Amino acid sequence: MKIINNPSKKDWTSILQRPTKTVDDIETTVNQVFDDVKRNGDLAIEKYTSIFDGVSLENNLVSEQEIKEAINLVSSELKDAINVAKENVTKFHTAQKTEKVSVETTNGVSCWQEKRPIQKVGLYIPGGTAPLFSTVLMLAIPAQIAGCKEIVLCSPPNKEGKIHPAILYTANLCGVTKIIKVGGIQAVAGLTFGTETIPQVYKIFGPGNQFVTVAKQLSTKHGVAIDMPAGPSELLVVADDSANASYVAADLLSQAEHGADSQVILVSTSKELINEVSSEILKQLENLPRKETAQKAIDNSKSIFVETDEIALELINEYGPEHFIVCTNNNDYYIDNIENAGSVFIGNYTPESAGDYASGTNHTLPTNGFSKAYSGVNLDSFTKSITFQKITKEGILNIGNSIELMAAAEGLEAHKNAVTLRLKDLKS
Ligand code: HSO
Ligand code: ZN
Repeated sequence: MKIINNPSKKDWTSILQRPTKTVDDIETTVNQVFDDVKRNGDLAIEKYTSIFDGVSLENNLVSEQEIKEAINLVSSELKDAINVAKENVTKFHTAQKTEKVSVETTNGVSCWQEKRPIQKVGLYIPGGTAPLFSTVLMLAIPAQIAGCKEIVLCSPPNKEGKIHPAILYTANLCGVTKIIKVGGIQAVAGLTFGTETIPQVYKIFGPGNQFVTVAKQLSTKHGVAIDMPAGPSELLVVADDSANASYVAADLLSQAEHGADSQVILVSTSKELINEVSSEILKQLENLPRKETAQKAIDNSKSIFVETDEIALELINEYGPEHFIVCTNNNDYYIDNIENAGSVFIGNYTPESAGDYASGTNHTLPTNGFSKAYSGVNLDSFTKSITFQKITKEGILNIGNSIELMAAAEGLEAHKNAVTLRLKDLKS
């Protein structure tokens, strides 16, 4: 980790810059795959699965038989663990249900707002080196609580044409209605246009590589919503002498092992802690199976010494981390004043892994500074609000004239007339 000592404010932007990527060449491929899937449906899906995943699938719909096999393959220990996580994620997301909001704004004018589930949602679960079955929990559980009718899960097949059993087990456990072995751009295109096998959905959720991210962005141009623009994992820890250096190092490494492009940052008012964490990282790295990946991420990461908590906070709000661990003598100050972060973890015994798996909060969070404007996935991500209004005779008499005046001032005579006709009847 690069140590940066007391940086001046004008350098913050460059210090806090995320690794950038060029997406121009990806866009061409994504557009081609979208066109092809739109035109040729499953035939195109099959073609790209064979090109990108190197496997030919006659049928990419996961069968009951495959789910049964997966259930047998997952150990009872892991099933119990998944259950603990499921219960906590369910509790936290069920508690996010809200009552309908109802107000009589003026006598006779009733307005209310009610939530309705998004009927069809698509969940994307990446393949690759780590089978993220925990992400299935984080997406399928709130979808089910919200009442989404169709919950379609897509995940790429491995070379044997299979999806990891823990992903299938968890999907089945959490009410996914259809599981399809398809990944990458073609999965997102399938969910966008619908094919013979893949249902078209209204919103697509979940992480993915650059191809999936660009594909999700393109799907919005075809009228499909997405959870958020995703990017590599990030963690920022603010810690001082009250923190345990080995815990801090372990937390930083936990995010570093996600990918070489993961960003981990330590901000501290203690030079001793920064040094201790650096040597702990070296020690702990040695024993990690994903050492190479974590090492690359650590190489790009920074420890930043600042003089005061106030400066630290300002810098953190400017960065807007996906995950924010606070472990200082002054935790309440950070908690009360943090403006931009996806999810906050407080104190020595709250590792980020807890939120990744089992405490109950969602781990699908805004990266890349998007925490300045986006929330992480939550129950509301799977619903939309509809407003209702009912106006009585008294109500339209009360607000009618204001509407007439405003409509006339906008030059919209027909709008005005819709009120005038009614007022005339009521006054005669
Ligand atoms: N930290 C990741 C989520 C995850 N971690 C899944 C382990 N499994 C999201 O930023
Ligand atoms: Zn993680």
